Amino acid sequence: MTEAPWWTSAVVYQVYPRSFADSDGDGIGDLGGITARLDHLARLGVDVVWLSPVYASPQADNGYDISDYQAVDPVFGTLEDFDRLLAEVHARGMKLVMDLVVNHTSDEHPWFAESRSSRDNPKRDWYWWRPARDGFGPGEPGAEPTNWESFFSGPAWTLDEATGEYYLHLFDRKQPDLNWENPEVRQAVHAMMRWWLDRGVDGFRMDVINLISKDPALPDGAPTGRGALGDGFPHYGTGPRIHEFLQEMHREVFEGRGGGLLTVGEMPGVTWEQARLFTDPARRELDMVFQFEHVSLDHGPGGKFDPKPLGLRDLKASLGHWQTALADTGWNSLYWNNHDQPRVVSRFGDDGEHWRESATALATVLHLHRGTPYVYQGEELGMTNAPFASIEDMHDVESLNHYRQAVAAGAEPEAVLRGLRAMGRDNARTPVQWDASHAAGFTTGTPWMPVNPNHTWLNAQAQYDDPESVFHHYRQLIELRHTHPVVALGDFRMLLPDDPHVYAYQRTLEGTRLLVVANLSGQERIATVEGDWSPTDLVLSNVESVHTKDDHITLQPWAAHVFLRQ
Ligand code: TEU
Repeated sequence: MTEAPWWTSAVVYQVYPRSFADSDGDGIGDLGGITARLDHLARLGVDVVWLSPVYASPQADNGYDISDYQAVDPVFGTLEDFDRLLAEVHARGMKLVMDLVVNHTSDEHPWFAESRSSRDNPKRDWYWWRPARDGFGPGEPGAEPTNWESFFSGPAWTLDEATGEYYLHLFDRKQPDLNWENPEVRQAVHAMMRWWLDRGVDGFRMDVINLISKDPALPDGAPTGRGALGDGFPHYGTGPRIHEFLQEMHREVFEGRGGGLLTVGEMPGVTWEQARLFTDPARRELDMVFQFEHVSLDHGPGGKFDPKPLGLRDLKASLGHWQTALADTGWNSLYWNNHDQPRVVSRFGDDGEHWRESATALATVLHLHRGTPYVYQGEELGMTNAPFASIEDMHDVESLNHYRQAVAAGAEPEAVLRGLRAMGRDNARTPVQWDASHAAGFTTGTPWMPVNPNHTWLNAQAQYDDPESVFHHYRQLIELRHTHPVVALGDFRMLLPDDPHVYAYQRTLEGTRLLVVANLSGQERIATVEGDWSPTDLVLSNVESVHTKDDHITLQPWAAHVFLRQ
């Protein structure tokens, strides 16, 4: 048997620089702020830091719109600040993974400026330019080259008046899609990636990487029910050349650099069959992918901003299926949160009466699956959704575009706001709550986004000295993964799949068995699991007393227990 890769026992921590820590008082987080707070991460015990984009950017999508891949945006600092951060991360024995956003650039990237400058510019073909639909003049309603809807509302095409053609943008109009069919585009991206690896970074989290290969015929999609718009996903999601592009990238960028790097592809809409291909080591594509199935289970008939309650059986069926599908070939990444998702304790837990128990129960359930867990900043403190009063409190381009479009289409503004409050990405983007002081210790100035008022009691400082805290629970989960090979490598078996309240599973590796039992509800429950587990087998719990009798385990509201027998 070949040795398991290092990342099977690793935990990754995501930093969203804008909201992590501010070192210069301008109210926006920066590289100096991250460097100053690295001991928080070392204390938590994580192995890898994934840094959301810090590249030069007009910040239309908070850095996911890049105007120079080889420069740091002044709002975050300088390349020297970056090198210092990297050195300090390495000095603590951690790795640093960059965000790679190459499905699109900013419309202010020099490549796009050249591309749009004339129809015969040598870089014209670096992006997707198309004339108006047959029979339509440029700018006429319905003249867009395809009916595709953008992820951020409205058509995925914008007319460039100067040259009379449309360019494709799957996201905001300030995020034109690169044309990966053009080999020069691919070579430019590879060279940029090598430049960062030569600088010492340890890998990449690849933004919407399964969207880079479009069907060049650009067919219309089936109607979405919103005006004349259609769903283009079948024509660009995991498109015809995606595996070829990723294998080429592996060859051109990663080959010969050793096994110390990490690659993870963000892949909306990816199926487990596809994920198994992307992460099969023999195919040399990616180490792991972020899939979206489990964070879509609470989307209602009207989509993500029309949420419905999560069915626990659905969650178990989904995550359990991914465990099985990638058991022998490939690898899972495990996450509840990132900068695009509402806070898990508010979404799937109880951020009121059972705040601490539900935050720690959800953490326990996630972390002991087979796969690499990702912790999003503030999740380790149990940070909650924010109390947004009105649309004026929101900043995210996705939310603002959705609000504008939905209200224009006749929706009740208060109903739209309800959806945004529950599901909006801004929930993840309020400043990290370091202490109870001014602006939660995030900045000495005025934070770019208000801190959550609950920072007076919910903050890192309050948790460091409390062994029962959410922070210490995460720390212990990470330690379990580091200490017990069964957590990293054990087989997974779901227990009680039909129980609507209890999440239970067993992991086994050679003679070692690990049992996770969690009550994901606010009432006491009894779980019946095979084997006579006793409190002496307990290695971690989020409540004080644990009662077992024969094969019955009594579970207080949101109790989570981990038993280990070697
Ligand atoms: O997100 C891609 C994505 O498909 C969604 O998660 C997206 O955030 C949206 O909520 C869909 O409803 C990635 C980045 O993580 C995100 O921050 C960027 O805005 C997006 O790509 C474009 O770069």
